[in-house]
Amino acid sequence: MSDAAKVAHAPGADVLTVKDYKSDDKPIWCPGCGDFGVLSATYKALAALQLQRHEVVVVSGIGCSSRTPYFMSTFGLHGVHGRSLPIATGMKLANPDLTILVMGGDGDLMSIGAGHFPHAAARNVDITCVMMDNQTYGLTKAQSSPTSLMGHKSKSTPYGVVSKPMAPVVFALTNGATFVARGYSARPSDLTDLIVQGIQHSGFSFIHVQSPCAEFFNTYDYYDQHVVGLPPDWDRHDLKAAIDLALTEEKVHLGLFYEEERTALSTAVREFESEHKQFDLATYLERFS
Ligand SMILES: Cc1ncc(C[n+]2csc(CCOP(=O)(O)OP(=O)(O)O)c2C)c(N)n1
Ligand code: SF4
Repeated sequence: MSDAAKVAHAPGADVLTVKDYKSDDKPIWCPGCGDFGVLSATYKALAALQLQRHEVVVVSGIGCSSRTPYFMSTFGLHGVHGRSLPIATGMKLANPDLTILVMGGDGDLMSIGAGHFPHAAARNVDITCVMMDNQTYGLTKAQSSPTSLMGHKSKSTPYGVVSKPMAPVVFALTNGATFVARGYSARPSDLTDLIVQGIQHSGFSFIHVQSPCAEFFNTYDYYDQHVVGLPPDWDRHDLKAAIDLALTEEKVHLGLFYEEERTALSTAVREFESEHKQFDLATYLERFS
């Protein structure tokens, strides 16, 4: 675990361990599902940060990956398909002190929920979005997804996918996300570090996780052979370099592509509110009388 993941707890406070973040519901995912690695990394990240369970909410949509809130002892909301980002945005505005994780699949976030994604990124909503990308719809038994590769044959595309796959890292970078990273479920320690950093980042953090579906689209061999770290001396503040790399990668790069400081939505809104308190509505309305 890196230094980023080693966070001291308050003296005298009970130390929370990974076990404390587990719920009594055991994951019902298929053996070998990549989502186990993501869940394990999430428990470890919360323990590293010593976040109190009542201060954390895990929000999801629908899908195998979206079952995650059941397996955590934090607050959680298993909502409707594709709507985790607007739900999380409302939660964060209502209570900016919450740590909010949005967790779901490539179908949930890049297909039915894709319309919400650019706006959450552009508004810089201070949440951490962890997308478990298995390039298929696991829950509904193996239809193609927006990240399925061209030619991929599935029940919904028996002759092969004809559209170009979406590139989630490029999508996040080009829409204003202020923290963009990629992990691999079979590298849970590195993924833990990324989730810790994503939570610590103030603003919209997107972590794209390659998380194979062991049952319907087993890509472990492919990713084991293709994942590499970011180039040495990578400048995580260079947006153009991050986009160029994400557009042209032949290997699948893991790590923090990009980070930027920008005022988060909940902070900006609180500033409006303090101005609004001095606002004299009666005087303003006189202009129209
Ligand atoms: C409005 C609506 N449309 C379609 C569905 C059917 N459905 C449930 S999960 C899902 C896709 C899940 O894919 P993904 O988000 O990638 O999750 P995975 O199961 O692969 O983890 C679909 C299409 C639904 N539940 N609700
Ligand atoms: S169907 Fe695929 S994504 Fe769903 S639990 Fe099984 S291995 Fe995981």
